[in-house]
Amino acid sequence: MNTKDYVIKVIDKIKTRDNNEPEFIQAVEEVYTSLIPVLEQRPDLIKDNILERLSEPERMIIFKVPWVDDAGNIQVNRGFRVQFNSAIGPYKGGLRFAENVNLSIVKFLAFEQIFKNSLTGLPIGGGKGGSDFSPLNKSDAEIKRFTQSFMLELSRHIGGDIDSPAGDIGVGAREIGYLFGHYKRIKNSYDAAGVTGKSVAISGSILRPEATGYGIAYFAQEVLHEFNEDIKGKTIAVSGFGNVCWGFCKKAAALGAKVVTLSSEHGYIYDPEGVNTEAKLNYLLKMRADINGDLRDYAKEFNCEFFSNEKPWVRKVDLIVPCATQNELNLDDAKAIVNNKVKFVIEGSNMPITKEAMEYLKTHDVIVGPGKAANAGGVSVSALEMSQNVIRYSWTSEEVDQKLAGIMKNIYLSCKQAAQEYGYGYDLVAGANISGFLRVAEAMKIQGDY
Ligand code: 2IT
Repeated sequence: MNTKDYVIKVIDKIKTRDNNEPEFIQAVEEVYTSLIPVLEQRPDLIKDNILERLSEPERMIIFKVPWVDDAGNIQVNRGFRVQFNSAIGPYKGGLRFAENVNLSIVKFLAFEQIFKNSLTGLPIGGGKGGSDFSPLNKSDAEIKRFTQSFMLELSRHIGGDIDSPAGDIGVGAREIGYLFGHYKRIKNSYDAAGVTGKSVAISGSILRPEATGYGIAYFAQEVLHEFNEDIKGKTIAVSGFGNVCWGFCKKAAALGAKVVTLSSEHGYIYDPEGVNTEAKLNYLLKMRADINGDLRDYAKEFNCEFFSNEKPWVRKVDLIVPCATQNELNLDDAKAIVNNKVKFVIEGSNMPITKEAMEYLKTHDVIVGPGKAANAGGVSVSALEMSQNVIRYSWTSEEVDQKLAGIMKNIYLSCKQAAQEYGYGYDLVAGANISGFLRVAEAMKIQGDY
């Protein structure tokens, strides 16, 4: 059997076995298809059945999360933790609290995390978790009770040398604070590296909140430099208005670029002056902290237009940076992007581009910066947080930022080199998959047949 048929056979088996997990299948298909030229040179990896072993999570925990709401009623949500691969380090990855969270979404995020974490060069395996609980419209007391109930079960499965969760959509410093506080009580141990994204006051890392967005800006800058361009003076369309978006706007502003859109599920704002003043950046934090926070308030506050039920991808800009969620940029959006002659799309969120849109962008010469590389700054600083926790020390903002910038540069170079080496030219998407895969595959081989 030739290598391509072998890869298709492996993917088909996953499609049959996990046929109710579309996001997971999408993530696996993208990564495995890009590995064909690697496997052609590495029959040993086929012989060792690495692909099938790598797509089976080492452990999946699904648990009941009961909690009492403010009216005294007992509510029940579903909790997840997928411990996907620990070949290069303890499982590491965020927790997502949002209504649409299900096993397929947690599995795809955990699978992506394996390669992302590998790309960082740091010793962290892939994991992810979450719940179909949404903190929106919940009181602080409800969030506290929910997170404590969630941690009561999760605490049995995590630890600084086992699995270290952090934040993601719906989980910020407040939720992490409640989660860590309860973890500490249950374990009777200040295992700081067992949870990251903590506030600085409880052993968190300086710059962790900014890290994902800063990393995306550093990655975008590397891509632009490749084409003798600079982020300075660029006009950028961004989606979302959460943590990733905020960090990116902050660094983009510092580097002299102009982010002209923000979005929510209800529509987008167009701010031609750019989201670049302290007042605007702080307003993003305020909207997020407010349970009724709405992007329309930004439009009112800063006197700009809100486009109801539209996406920002219709804008003629220099650079597009999706920072909201998976599959937020579809084929129609890709066509608009090509039509507007936008040359660069850098993925801020995890798997924001649908399969069809990705194919369209690539065949129309749009340069795509893959999320698993571009957004790896967040988990990188999480890993630096673990290091600081273990040595019981904390680095300054300059030290963390310098390390982050170095990590992002290395990630970029490894994507670029892997793409070149395996005949993909400047396809950073394929390069990220290959480079992330090879480090994990070697580590699996060394450790035997797990
Ligand atoms: O998608 C991600 O990389 C995250 N949500 C952050 C994970 C982490 O452990 O900081």
